[in-house]
Amino acid sequence: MRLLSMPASPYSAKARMAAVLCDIGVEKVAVDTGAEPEELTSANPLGKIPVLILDDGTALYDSRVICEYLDRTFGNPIVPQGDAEWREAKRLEATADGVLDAAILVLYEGRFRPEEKHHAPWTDRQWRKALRGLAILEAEIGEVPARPTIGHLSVAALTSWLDLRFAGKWEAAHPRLRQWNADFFAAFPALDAVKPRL
Ligand SMILES: N[C@@H](CCC(=O)N[C@@H](CS)C(=O)NCC(=O)O)C(=O)O
Repeated sequence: MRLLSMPASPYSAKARMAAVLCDIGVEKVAVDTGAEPEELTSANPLGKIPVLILDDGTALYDSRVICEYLDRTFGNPIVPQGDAEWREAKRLEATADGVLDAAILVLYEGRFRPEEKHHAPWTDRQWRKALRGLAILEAEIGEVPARPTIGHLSVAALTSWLDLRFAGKWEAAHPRLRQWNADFFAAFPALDAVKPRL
């Protein structure tokens, strides 16, 4: 299987970490989404990463679909099957992914739109979503788990990416999450190797 991705991409990191926990090797193919290469747009019309190309040529996107595919194909190592555990994992996943969705719009406003077109009410609104989600994660994140779920992978990808893109803007208000990230990757070096990095 081939994974179209980029090292810094948090959604790609979720898929890379899921593959590690599913104990399945994937060939990582770096793709510059900004250039909209044919290799990407022919696999994913949305032009986003990650995309997992299966051995039969099927292209799967987005990160949640890829993680679910890997989980169901390789014996449910990351999505708990019990009701209570499933709810907890999926709630964490949705919250962390939603924070990412909001924060990435803030990043893209600065990256893709000329400064005179920046619209602060819009980015402020997105940042408020991110902060509300982070507050929930800060309150609810527990100990580093012995067996990470998809929820933990999402939180780990999010917090590492915030370190890359919003350094100095998120950690002080979320000390438990910052410490959890450090403890999580210290506990799982194989996941540390595939976390978001520049
Ligand atoms: N919901 C998607 C989001 C994927 C996404 O936005 N990826 C970013 C890179 S981190 C991307 O491809 N951006 C390029 C674009 O939006 O055109 C997922 O979970 O995979």
